[in-house]
Amino acid sequence: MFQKAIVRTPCKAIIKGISEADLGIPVYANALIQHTEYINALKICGLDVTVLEADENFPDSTFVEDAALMTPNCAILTRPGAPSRRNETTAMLPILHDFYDKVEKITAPGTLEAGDIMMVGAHYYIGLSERTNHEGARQMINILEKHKMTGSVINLSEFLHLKTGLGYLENNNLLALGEFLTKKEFAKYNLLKVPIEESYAANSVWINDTVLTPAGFPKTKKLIETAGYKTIAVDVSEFQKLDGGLSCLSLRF
Ligand code: CIR
Repeated sequence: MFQKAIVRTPCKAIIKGISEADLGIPVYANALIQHTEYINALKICGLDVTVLEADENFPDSTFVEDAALMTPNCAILTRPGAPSRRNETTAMLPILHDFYDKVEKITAPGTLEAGDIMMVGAHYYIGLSERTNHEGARQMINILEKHKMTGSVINLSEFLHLKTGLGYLENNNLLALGEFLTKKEFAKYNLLKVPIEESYAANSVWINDTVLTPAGFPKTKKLIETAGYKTIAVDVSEFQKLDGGLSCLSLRF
């Protein structure tokens, strides 16, 4: 179960965030409204939410998930692969120390964004992507092992981040699509196949037996409900314009 979450208010510069989505530029005022609704959903799931101030230096800084990995045993500051996001971690470091005694770091030449990491119990799958390199993954696995956890790598070819196309819902249930449906590493899970036209909804998030899903993806919502979960649909369309999903908007621990 998770107790806490950290989010960061979107900044005005969000309109300059990295995007390959081709869905237009986010409307700042709407992003703020949607972000507030997202926080409310986290609270409904029982989380105590820390809201960090907007950081105008980093257009993508509302996607806090990429800057750190929070585990039950330690927190790890990442080293984002996107150059415009590299120094988001400077502001994140003191926050990690507020919550953890043990804080580790990914260092150069390693790069890693935690959107590439999916937790399944004490094991962490690490996607090798354009943002996360072998060295970043190697360091992460060493850190996890030092703190009595494990990690393994998954090669990505179609997706920005590992969790762009995967969502672990606990109880062996894994939302998946595309290249992940046929990977041997995931064959042991009960794969819930996300329809291709709803691919954005693969990034749904289990929080304490409720699953947050992006609003507007009814087939995936039904798929999750049929698997036995309560769902809360949250409109995050402004963040979708920047390839950001539900998980990217918070650190949950
Ligand atoms: C980026 O390209 O870095 C941001 N526009 C979106 C980050 C999404 N984060 C994630 O999937 N964990």
